[in-house]
Amino acid sequence: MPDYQNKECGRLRQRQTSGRSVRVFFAIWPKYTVCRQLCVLSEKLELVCGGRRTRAESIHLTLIFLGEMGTSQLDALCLAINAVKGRAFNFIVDGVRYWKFNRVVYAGAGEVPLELFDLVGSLKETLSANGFSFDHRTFTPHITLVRKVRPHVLPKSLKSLAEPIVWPVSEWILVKSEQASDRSVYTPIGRWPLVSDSKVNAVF
Ligand code: 3AM
Repeated sequence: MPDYQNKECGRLRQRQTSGRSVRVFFAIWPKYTVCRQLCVLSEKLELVCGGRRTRAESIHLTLIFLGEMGTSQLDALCLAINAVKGRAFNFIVDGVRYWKFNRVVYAGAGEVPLELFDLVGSLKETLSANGFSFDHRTFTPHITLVRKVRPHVLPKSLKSLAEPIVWPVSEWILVKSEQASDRSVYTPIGRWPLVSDSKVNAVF
């Protein structure tokens, strides 16, 4: 996924959203090193479980799915979201799990950082307060790595990672999702920084 700078987001949003509506969601997106680590894991899982792994550039963790919305609402959405303040955190990916109902294998964290729940809570509050629709299902942090896997139990050796992947999360993004012939294509159209503890300490 291209790494657009904040200042480019407005222009990018205009360029990337020429149609009447867009399908959007909020997510956190791993940078190069963590993306490579998750990609290597997805390759291993695909070999064991069958199915189709998520392409490296599409690996992410969804925060909130908003779905289809009018492009004319995007600026108002981004303006509202500017009020959300979150704290940076490390997401420690330490295990792999299987969802039978949709045949997805995903990576997750045994201990989910409070900052991540706080961020999603603040986003939901702000969306509700500003009248935006979104998927209200309970937030279950997961990184989809392989879809349409063969239905079976994951080998124990893969369930917990010998070497957890440490993902430093310092921003969240708004992503446009488009359907190409047989896959989803994701493009960032907004980006917001998370404040690191050292910066918080420096301010107060
Ligand atoms: O790959 P994950 O699970 O992170 O499943 C879709 C994907 O999440 C989810 O949004 C992410 C980007 O497409 N998604 C797609 N359609 C959805 C819907 N109608 C949805 N989530 C909730 N409701």
